[in-house]
Amino acid sequence: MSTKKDNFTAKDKKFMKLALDLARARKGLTGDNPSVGCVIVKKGEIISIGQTGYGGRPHAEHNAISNCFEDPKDSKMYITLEPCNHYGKTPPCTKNIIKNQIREVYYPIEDIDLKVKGKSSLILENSNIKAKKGLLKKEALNLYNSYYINRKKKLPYVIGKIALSKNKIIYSDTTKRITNEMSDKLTHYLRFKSDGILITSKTLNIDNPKLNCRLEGYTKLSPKRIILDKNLKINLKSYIVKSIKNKNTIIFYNSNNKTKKNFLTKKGAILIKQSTHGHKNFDLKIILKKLYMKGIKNLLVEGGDQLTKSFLQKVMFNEFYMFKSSKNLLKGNKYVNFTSLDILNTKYNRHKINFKLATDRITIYKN
Ligand code: AOF
Ligand code: ZN
Repeated sequence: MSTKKDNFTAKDKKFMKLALDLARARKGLTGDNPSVGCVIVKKGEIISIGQTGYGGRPHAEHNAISNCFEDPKDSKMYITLEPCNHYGKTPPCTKNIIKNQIREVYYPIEDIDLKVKGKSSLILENSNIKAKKGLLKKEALNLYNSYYINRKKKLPYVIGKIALSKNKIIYSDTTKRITNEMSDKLTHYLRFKSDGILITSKTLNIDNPKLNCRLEGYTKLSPKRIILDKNLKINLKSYIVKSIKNKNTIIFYNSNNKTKKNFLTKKGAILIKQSTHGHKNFDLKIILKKLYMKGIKNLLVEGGDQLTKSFLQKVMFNEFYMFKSSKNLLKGNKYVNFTSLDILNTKYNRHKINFKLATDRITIYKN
């Protein structure tokens, strides 16, 4: 039965919702390509599901068709994005759909890639396959927000993250841990979903962080480590330097320290010389542009107070996660306060999600 507002049935919505869940689960892990979900239904039963492969290929439709446990002839296909119709690194999905005689194809929105955009419905209709657009469009637009930013602005989708105590301290030399284990898991999930993680050498030298994803079994999918290090002050004995391998570390610098530069290059780090154009700090927009060109589509910024503030002030976070503990932190000899709450409350006040993870409170600000 179709609902009043559109011509889609509750079952259509259920299958598309599943396809969207599949796409969401792989989001951030498909490189250049959008993460797509696909569900194939025959006589009301699911006969296959598929997701875009890790790194972006094979496409979701290909995976779903290959995994069918029944002939997909005369089935319905629910895809979260317009299927591709061009020869890229893989052949057109429309061709595969036609070859397998799928009868109806549902997708919420058109692809924004101009090679593909808007052409698939005609191609499918010419082969007597019904193409139905618009099913759960709003949800799909939400899912593809990062893909849109990547393709339209040629920038990474940027998520910021900070952990603070009840008394708003983000660092104290008395205690290393601020938030609880569940919050840590969420942080590691954010790392898993990102292909780059950005900090300054100042934070690196103080915290000596690992910056990897420590969710069991997912360490291999840890993001690249990106360090802003204007004067090449990075501690060569730090964990990050010791664990440089396979171009997993990008360092932006503006220094003539040849010894350090040679050492880091020899270790396998990617060094990018970047002028500050007479300013105190790097222009973050230029950094983001360069990172996008280096393949970083989803960036997590785990900055200290100043880096976070710079991103917040320029409204350069697409999302910002604030983890707040219910405990006060002792100040000790050295401590750092979080000084951007007012910016969050003024510039990021439109979309806020609040929830509790045991004793911690998480607020996600969406731009
Ligand atoms: C789909 N299904 O799962 C994805 C699609 O170079 P190629 O052949 O991999 O094509 C890349 C383009 O395909 C990409 O720019 C985007 O438009 C689309 N992504 N399309 O049919 C998928 N990930
Ligand atoms: Zn495709």
